Amino acid sequence: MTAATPDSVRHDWAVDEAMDLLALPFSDLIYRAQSVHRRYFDANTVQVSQLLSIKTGACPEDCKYCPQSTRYDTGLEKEKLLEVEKVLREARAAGAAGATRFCMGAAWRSPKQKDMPYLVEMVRGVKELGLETCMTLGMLTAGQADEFAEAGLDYYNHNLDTSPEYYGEVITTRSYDDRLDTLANVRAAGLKVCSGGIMGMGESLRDRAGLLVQLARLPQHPESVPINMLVRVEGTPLAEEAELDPIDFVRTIAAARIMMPQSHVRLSAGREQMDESTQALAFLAGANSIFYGEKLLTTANPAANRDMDLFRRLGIEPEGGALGDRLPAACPRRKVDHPQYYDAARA
Ligand code: SAM
Ligand code: DTB
Ligand code: SF4
Repeated sequence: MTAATPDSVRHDWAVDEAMDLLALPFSDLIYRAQSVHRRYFDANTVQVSQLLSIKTGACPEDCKYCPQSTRYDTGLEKEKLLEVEKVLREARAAGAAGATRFCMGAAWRSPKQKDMPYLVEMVRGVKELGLETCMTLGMLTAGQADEFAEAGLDYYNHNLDTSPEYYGEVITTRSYDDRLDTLANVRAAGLKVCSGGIMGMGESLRDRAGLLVQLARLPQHPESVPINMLVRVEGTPLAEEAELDPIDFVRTIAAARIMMPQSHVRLSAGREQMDESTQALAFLAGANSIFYGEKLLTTANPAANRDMDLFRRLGIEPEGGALGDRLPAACPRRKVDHPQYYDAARA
């Protein structure tokens, strides 16, 4: 075995090492993250995913951050599993607006067997539209993961959310090991793994380091690592949590980039509450994926034209080619919606 260089792909990270990264002077941390980022990715390309809640609210789980838990009164209107046709209409619109991956989320502890045929149909239909597919439906058995792999699902999202030590403060209705089991089932089925966590839930720096270490010690790093900033929703137990320092958030992104150099790190929930300079810093720290479109699952996300404008100002290209190059010449969205973006891109 050859000796590992400091920034090669490693699976033996220790919590103290992750803590040391988080404690670096900010410029040193960003420089190191940028250097790693440029070794594995084009630094000016960002993957664009769009989310859709295919089943909303009335979730039996007690995740303290979540507006969809039945235990908290957040005024959310619940909705049963959407019809396949409706999901496909939304996916078509997401593709036309420039997303390359369509992520379908359900407020479930785990999918029921009776729902599987519909879910499989959704995966097949979205793929036929030429989009990558991702689902996040709670815990999966090995058999369900195999069914999704057979249907051609590309990614399965299942977050560890926080460190094993802090986890019990946030969720009591399923264990950390349950989450790791689902990730193992997803990986064994040959699906790509999307797994990350939430910052700003009252966790310590060591908990953030602990989460990153859990992800980076997996036998294979998740291909996609969403780093969410808590969206504080009224009615949830975490609604009154102190606002997270944006610099600390960016530090976590940088550490994730260094520890999982080949993964897409997603600047995930919380962008609507974040200023654009913080988002720019997050891209500088190695974030190279976002959720796009004005809604996450149930909460607001920046409008698409604002994101395209930000991309233009930062010289970022959406992964998979410029939006204008992928839309058919006759498509009315080509220039009408984002004229500034195209004018600058073609100048
Ligand atoms: N019910 C499934 C589950 O929990 O795995 C899938 C949907 S759930 C909403 C997906 C993820 O969204 C959670 O694991 C959590 O990381 C994230 N999330 C939920 N509410 C959030 C909030 N208020 N702020 C930030 N992230 C949130
Ligand atoms: C992830 O890590 N973040 C997304 C997605 N995976 C499913 C969800 C964010 C949800 C934010 C709160 C809401 O909109 O309900
Ligand atoms: Fe349910 Fe998922 Fe929300 Fe937890 S995060 S309450 S499992 S929808």
